[in-house]
Amino acid sequence: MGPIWPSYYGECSALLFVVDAANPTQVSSSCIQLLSILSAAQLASVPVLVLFNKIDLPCYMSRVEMKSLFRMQDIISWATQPITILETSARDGTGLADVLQWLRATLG
Ligand SMILES: Nc1nc2c(ncn2[C@@H]2O[C@H](COP(=O)(O)OP(=O)(O)O)[C@@H](O)[C@H]2O)c(=O)[nH]1
Ligand SMILES: [Mg+2]
Repeated sequence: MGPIWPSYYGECSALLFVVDAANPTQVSSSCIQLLSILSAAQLASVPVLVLFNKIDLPCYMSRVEMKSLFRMQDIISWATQPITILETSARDGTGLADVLQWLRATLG
């Protein structure tokens, strides 16, 4: 669905970027998608929450591994947006309370 995301940028006041942390084959394309979002002029000051999801699966990559694979420190220093990172499992609910808290604090 990536090609149609820009049609929503104009109405966007907070952005959740969900990464499948159990799928190593998608990390590089996911990183490129994130860079493309972060460089969009319409999103220049929109707070971004990056979710490393599916941490309930035994093969998931840890936050440390994901941050390293994404070169997340470089991205955070380069990006104009405030970026927050959380680990979640949409299946068992891990981390979802923190997502809601972030949304309340960001949109509140
Ligand atoms: N184990 C697990 N499965 C998930 C989680 N979140 C979504 N899914 C499952 O992942 C499937 C959707 O695939 P997904 O990789 O999220 O999306 P897609 O790659 O964009 O199609 C559905 O079967 C969801 O139930 C999670 O946190 N843990
Ligand atoms: Mg998938």
